[in-house]
Amino acid sequence: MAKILFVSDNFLNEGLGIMYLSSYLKENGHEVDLTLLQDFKRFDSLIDYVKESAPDIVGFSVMTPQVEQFRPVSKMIREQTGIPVAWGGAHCMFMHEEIINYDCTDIICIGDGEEAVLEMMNRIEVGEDYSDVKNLIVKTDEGWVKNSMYPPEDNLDKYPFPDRALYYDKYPLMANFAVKRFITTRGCPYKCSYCFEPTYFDMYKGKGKVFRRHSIEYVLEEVERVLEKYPTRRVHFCDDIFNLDKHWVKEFSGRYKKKFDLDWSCNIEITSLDEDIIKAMVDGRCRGGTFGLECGVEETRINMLNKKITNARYVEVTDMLRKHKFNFIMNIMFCLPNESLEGAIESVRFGTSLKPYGIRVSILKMYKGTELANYAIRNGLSEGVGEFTYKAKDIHGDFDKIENMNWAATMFGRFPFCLRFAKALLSKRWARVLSPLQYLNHWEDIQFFDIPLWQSLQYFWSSRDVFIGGMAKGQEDTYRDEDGVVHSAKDVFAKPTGVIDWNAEWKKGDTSAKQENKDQISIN
Ligand code: B12
Ligand code: SF4
Repeated sequence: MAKILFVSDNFLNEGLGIMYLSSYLKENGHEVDLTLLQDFKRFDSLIDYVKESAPDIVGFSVMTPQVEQFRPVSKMIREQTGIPVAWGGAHCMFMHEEIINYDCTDIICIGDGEEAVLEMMNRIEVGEDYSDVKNLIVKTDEGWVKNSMYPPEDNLDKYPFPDRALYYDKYPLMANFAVKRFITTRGCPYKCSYCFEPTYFDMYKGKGKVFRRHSIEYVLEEVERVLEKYPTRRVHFCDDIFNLDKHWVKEFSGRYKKKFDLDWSCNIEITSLDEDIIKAMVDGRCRGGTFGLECGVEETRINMLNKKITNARYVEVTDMLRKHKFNFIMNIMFCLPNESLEGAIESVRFGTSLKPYGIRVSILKMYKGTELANYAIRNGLSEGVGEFTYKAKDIHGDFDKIENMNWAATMFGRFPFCLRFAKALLSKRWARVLSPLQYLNHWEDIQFFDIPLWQSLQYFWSSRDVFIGGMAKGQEDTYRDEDGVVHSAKDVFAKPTGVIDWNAEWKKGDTSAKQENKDQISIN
């Protein structure tokens, strides 16, 4: 038996990836532990915890915004305990070469993790070298070794149900939370230029089927087991796109309804929806879904964001959704390269005309390695490069006004007549004082997901640092512009408040925080 300790940040980022790995490892005789940084105020106590847990590996599941927190923590753990640190998750697939340069990990997992982590733990158990395990990039005495990939596992049902007890036994607030998340697929066949999914797809190119799905039986049984064990008011499928594969979704909806007396929701996609499938989903107790509009200007959406959906199609499908009382929340991104204030207002105007239940706003982050970042560089639409992102060039000088959409888009969504004054409102210096209106989003979410008010307050209070800092906390990135001048990104991204600055804590004790020279990678 070998042991892995997963370290994550807070319970809002409950990771199905970690849960899948945990159940697979436990099924194969290994031990798994989990702790969250929110439980610790100081490094020392975290280190004490790690030493007491005494794992063979400490694992982090990483999205790009979490790097700022996880990097110093990983490095500290490695230095103070000598236990090897492994990173997996979306950030690793995009930016594994950069991770090597952080000098805070020994193992980086790309692609799906189940087979790789199990093989690594099996080898650790018998004291064998694991530097040639597929899907892993491993630090050795001779440098880093990048191994080839396992073909994507076609039979996802082979994996046991995600190990929710890993989180829920330790954090009752999560166990009792009204919404339980499930994921039925891996991969997405679309190629939106700002998204991580095309990278995941390319990584597996030629190695097998990338878009895969659990069987209906598996999903229904997983839901059943969760409902038996944990109080639940809403089942939410967080697949990138739940409605791909019409036959699966239709059959699933019918069978779900027969089995459970509970509503569900999911993430949807517009191109593959038709009246037949919407009706089947609603009949099957689907109460709503979220989808990306991303930009209301058709040409930008289709040509720059590579989201090949026309305005006419959005109108047609949202008419059907409303007809069948399918509530939908729509995501829109702002501060796109070359976006003007008029363009941003058009996004909200068009979005609002579709009469959504709510609008979710984000300020675009052009992650390195995405096609959008490459497009912006090629077309002179990027004016600075940060560690993780490229900064879109503010060609029209409107970004400071457009950022007000953070609060204003929700208001326009609720009161579309205000759109008449949008330009004047967004341009006012005092407009920022209205920013707390963005918390209306949380209110809409509470209603959309049918979360009891007392529970929302309890949840909010327990994670106030994250909410108040914004979900984008930790996404601070400094930018070098074309003249090499370094700027803070404070004005682009939400500023964290009231959270422990792990990076600063780290630097206090260890000035070697600066990047070191990149190691050589050899390919296996
Ligand atoms: C559910 C979800 C969430 C949930 C839960 C997040 C979580 N920790 O899982 C919530 C709602 C909290 C969330 C939040 C955000 N998310 Co999100 N989310 C997803 C989503 C849709 C599914 C994740 C999932 O469960 N996948 C299924 C599991 C099985 O796969 P997995 O997590 O990749 O894990 C496997 C491997 O990666 C590996 N692995 C994972 N961890 C580890 C660890 C070790 C040690 C090893 C060895 C292997 C390993 O093994 C696992 C099993 O095969 C993904 C899209 C996607 N399809 O993955 C986006 C995604 C991960 N999210 C993304 C983003 C951008 C965000 C937000 C920043 C959005 C926002 N603007 O607020 C925030 C992050 C906030 C923050 N500050 O931390 C991006 C990440 C891109 C990036 N560069 O990192 C993704 C990829 C979406 C996208 N298409 O671009 N998200
Ligand atoms: S449809 Fe969604 S998940 Fe798929 S590539 Fe586009 S943004 Fe990414």
